[in-house]
Amino acid sequence: MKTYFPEVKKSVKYEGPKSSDPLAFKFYDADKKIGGKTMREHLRFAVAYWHTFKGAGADIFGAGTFRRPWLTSGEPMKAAEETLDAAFEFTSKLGAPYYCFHDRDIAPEGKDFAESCKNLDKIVAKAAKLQKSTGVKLLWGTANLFSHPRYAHGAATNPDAHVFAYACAQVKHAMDATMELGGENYLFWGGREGYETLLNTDYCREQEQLARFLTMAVDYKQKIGFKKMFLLEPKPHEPTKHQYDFDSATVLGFLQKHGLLEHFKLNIEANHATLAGHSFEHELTVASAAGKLGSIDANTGDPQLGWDTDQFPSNIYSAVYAMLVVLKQGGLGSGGLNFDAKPRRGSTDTVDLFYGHIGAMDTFARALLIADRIIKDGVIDGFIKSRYAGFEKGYGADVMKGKSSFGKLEKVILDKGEPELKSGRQEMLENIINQYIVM
Ligand code: XUL
Ligand code: CO
Repeated sequence: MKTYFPEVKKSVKYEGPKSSDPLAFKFYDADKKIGGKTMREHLRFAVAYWHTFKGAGADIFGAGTFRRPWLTSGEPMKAAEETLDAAFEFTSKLGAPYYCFHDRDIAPEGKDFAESCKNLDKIVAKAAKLQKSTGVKLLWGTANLFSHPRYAHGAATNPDAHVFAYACAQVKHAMDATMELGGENYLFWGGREGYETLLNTDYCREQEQLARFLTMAVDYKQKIGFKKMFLLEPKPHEPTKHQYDFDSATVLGFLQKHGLLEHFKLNIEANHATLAGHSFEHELTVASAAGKLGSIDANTGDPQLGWDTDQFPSNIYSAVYAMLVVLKQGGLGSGGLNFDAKPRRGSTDTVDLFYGHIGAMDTFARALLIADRIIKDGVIDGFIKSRYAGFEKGYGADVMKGKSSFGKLEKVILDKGEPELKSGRQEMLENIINQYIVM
């Protein structure tokens, strides 16, 4: 059988931290159990179809540089089928249990909507067979509502009702495809849902349109009996100057206002968090605190570059903070860690796709081991708990039970006087994290 990835004969193996083979895992040992679950079950890694198989390495200054033999046929449906073969070969050799796609990643846009649907159906039938033969599953599907010129002014938030209708029709079909393939979630990222200038934008109406669009998606989900999770992915800007789904807090407020909160969880992307001026762990924590952390797009930005560079995650600290949030909420449920990441333009070869994914999987596997130990030892949690001890008893507990008042607390202060300033011990805590990272 034709192979697109001769550099890995059968599959990427776990060899342990001392291995010098760059094509072996040093930390990701899929069957190793941590707290009753295997690494595979904790981490639920997914490969992002768009970057890994469709990305050609183009940027605004130059053409594609990547050697991708499956993209070269020149005939769109043939290239789509070859890409699918490459995707399943790569994902199963890597040992990632899942993949994620946009409808237009896996099948090309046709001459009209009906032909686009036909193309998608044909590729979905082939994907179903490949899922069966390889065991690779679909973590989530989504619709690309941002690449085609018709979506230049947005999809659900487009001022033209005709475009809004097109987006709904496209999502309907993408949801059908996701359900057909046993997708474990369906995702919404508002690609161009935002604005460039308020001079041509009715902000209130666009917010209402977005709510109507998501409400109809919930209706359709119920109609077809798709019982899986809906995910919404925040991003503050790029491509539009101001994206409506700015960050976790904004999205949670929006969903609550429109009666949609019960139907959605969030998909938090590290690079989107930092674009919003937050840390990855901040966005994860805000989502998790609301019981709404559903899934993760695991990547990283670049501190010197202010855009969505979608790099492979390699920072152990950031991954440890992320895994602390994930473990404390008891895992990601039906979500997973999707590598929404691409090699740099100069990393031209198919083997670079393995290096990127192997490093990212090892980063999170190592972070899982470290976070598990930090939680089990209870050092950080114990310190945090002790800081709030005053709210567990006496007048502090009364406050939390709603049994206090400004008047009662004034009496407390008249009696107790000035509070003692206590250290937050930030440096000591950072040192403890460092100690776990090297151990
Ligand atoms: C864009 C982005 C998307 C979503 C899926 O920044 O993250 O690829 O993850 O539409
Ligand atoms: Co993403």
